[in-house]
Amino acid sequence: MDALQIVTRKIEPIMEVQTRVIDYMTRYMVGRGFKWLLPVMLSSITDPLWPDPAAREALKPLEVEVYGERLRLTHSMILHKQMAVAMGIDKLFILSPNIRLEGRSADDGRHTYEFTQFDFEIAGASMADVIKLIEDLISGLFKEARSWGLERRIPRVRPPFRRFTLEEIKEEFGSEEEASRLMKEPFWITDIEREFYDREDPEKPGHFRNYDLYLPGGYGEVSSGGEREWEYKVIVRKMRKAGISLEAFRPYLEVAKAGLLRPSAGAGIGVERLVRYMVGAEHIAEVQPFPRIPGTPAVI
Ligand code: ASN
Repeated sequence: MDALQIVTRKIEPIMEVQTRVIDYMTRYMVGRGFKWLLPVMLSSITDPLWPDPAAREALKPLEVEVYGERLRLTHSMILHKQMAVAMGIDKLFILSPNIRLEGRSADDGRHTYEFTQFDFEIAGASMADVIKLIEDLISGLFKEARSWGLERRIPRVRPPFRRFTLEEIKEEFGSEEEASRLMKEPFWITDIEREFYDREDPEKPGHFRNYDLYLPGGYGEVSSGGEREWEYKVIVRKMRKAGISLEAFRPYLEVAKAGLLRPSAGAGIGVERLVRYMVGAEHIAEVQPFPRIPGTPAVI
């Protein structure tokens, strides 16, 4: 797409839907006492996005020099969410811009290298609390959206959504994508071995207290989250196992070592992915006024 094609697309109705989606989600959180934080885009630390069962290799964060130091562009604000909880902000959310330099092979209609996640965290919360909050938010949003006069019929969804472990999904459907294609309702995938900050079940080592929400119809993952690790020794052990440089997370580890991290749980919802589903767009670029397609440099 060139600049003229981008500017002459019919995107205004989609922005109307996006506005309503963001309005619904922010109202939902503000009404439940969450503090609305503003995003951080440059930091000495960011989400390693590794290990990730869906990735062949780790994504490298973009770095820029700021006052003589190299800072990273935000992959996700997970570590900042944990530190905000450490500051005593017990319930928080952020509309957080994330930059993830995905390779061209990630261009599956669902990936984009610059996006916004509706990211939240709750001190002392459990996996069950966050799952319930997201189910309530999504079913309420879908219900409201049925009165928006959308071209696409938004299904009536009733919590609780079905839950599968990643192992069960692989056995029953072969892959997460295939499950998303075949399922008729949103569903959860739990127990995924991935980044150090998602909590390993202390009662079931090798199992993880995390959860991803998938949309039906092949729209795939729309939300990802977990209970968190907060104990320094556990975090360091998991980082070492993943081959992650401790030095690259120095300020985070300083806070963890001082015993300031607190138990919490949270998740992020991909805003563009959710809007793509609501309008039934084939490709996520169709809901971006300024498309960011993996492997393709942005025109505008
Ligand atoms: N937002 C996600 C979470 O809260 C982390 C991520 O986007 N990688 O778990």
